[in-house]
Amino acid sequence: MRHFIFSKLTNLTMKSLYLFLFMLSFSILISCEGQKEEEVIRIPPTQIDISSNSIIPVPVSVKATNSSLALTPRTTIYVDTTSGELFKVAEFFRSFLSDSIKVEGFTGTKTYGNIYLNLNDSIAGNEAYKLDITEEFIQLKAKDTEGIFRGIQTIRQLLPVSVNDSVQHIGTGTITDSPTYGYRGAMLDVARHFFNVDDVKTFIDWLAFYKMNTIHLHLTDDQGWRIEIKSWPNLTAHGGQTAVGGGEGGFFTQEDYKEIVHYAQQRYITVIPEVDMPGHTNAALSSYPELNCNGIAPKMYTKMQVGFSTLCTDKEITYKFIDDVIGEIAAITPGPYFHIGGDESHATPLKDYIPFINKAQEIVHKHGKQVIGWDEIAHAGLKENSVVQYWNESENAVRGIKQGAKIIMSPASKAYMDMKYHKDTQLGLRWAGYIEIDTAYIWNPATIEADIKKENILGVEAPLWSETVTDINEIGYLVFPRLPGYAEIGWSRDSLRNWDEYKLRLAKHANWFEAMDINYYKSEKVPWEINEIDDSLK
Ligand code: TNX
Repeated sequence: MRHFIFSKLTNLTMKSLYLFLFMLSFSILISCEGQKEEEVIRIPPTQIDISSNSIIPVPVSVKATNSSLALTPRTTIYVDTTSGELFKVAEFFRSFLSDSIKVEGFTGTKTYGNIYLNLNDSIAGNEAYKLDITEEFIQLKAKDTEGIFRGIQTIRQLLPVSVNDSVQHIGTGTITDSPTYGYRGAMLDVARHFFNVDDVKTFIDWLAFYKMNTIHLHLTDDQGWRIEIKSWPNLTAHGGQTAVGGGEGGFFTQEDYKEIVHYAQQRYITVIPEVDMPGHTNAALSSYPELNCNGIAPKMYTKMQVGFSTLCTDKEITYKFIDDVIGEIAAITPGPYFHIGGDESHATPLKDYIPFINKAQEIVHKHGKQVIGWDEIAHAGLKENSVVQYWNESENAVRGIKQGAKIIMSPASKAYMDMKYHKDTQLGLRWAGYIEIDTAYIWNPATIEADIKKENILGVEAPLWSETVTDINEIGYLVFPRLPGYAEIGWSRDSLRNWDEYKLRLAKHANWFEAMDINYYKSEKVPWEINEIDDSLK
């Protein structure tokens, strides 16, 4: 038997019972004419305390009112009728809920059991949202659809992991939330090993769930060129055909890339393409001999050394080449950034490196994009708006700050997801140290380096280099459970972050990892067993 009862009925006096019956017959009357109006079935609330939730990243403010609302197959998601984009976001949300939940335009008054998504200027700030859950309905407000999208991730995390056709209770209260940093992302290296469109989509889904908003694709390196360039077809025909260890490689056609961009856009995630230069270019040099100073194409490279290759910075064809490459990719990249790499160019003397980076910046600007480069680019004269990605040398970041650049924080010893967790981790490298879950979490971008201040920082990015990973399961193992921590570092207020409390929330997310089929690392630092205790109480 279903546990639906007419809870209101139990409290009614005789007088209001008559009123109720009258209203019921009235609603049956109107239902004869038009759309069937279903009687309101109220499900009695239970006590749920949303302040003891396990939301990651931790929101700015959570005020619990210790009751609940039940979502049922009868729930409707209502959106402001004026925004087509909001309809799409609501559809996205619906795809995680019961199939029978509908999305409709909102015109009338708010009614029991429904969800209201509402664009409202009173919520200031990009990506900010306010979520009110009462015993009557859920209302999510934001200035724009991006804020609604972020708030939806919070609602998802407040609901049980598997939402099916049965009744789902959600705790009542108010959550107000907004990000600390406007740039929160992860990098996926598709060059050392290639990962296909579906793998990248999976990666994007992970980022979206944790309110990250950028994915940086490292598209080219010594071992492989992974993006079709129509004016230089041999880059992929030859340069895309192998990988670290000598595997078969692969590449994205421009259509594939557009599909990734579109998928990311639907999740309010910006794709940042990286074409690494002037070093990390063996695959390009092997595809086109004219890009080499000696005119001889090297063999493709399948090992893991870095720093041996360079474009010939004296040749005019080199600048024609990067102009074509940047132009073709910029044309299919709606986001504002183009990443030119610039790291570990040990085979390029500094006297050649600096003018090269200066020219590359000009070309990126010509194609309407803003430059990002690894911290070494700060040796050059930075154009206004160029962004320095700090990974290795804080002096380089400081060089950038002195030129007015903003910094993306990716300190290797904290934020590199390709580092091993401990000495026995099978996958990963260890040159920047072991990064256990607590090490990955316990740092503050605004204080980790004395000379890099909060106002200099654009945001946080956790890179995954792929020398040692070959498929999505191996990616999952290095990324989880570190990624939720990086998301929290980027989004949440530092004063609200605390490892001892975070590790409990993280442990509860094992249920999500399992539902999403993620091959996560079961670190001993995290008390996963609390989930078993919860299960036994059911
Ligand atoms: C350094 S980090 C690199 C990459 C490697 C990575 C391995 C950076 C800008 N360059 O080329 O893949 O180490 O951890």
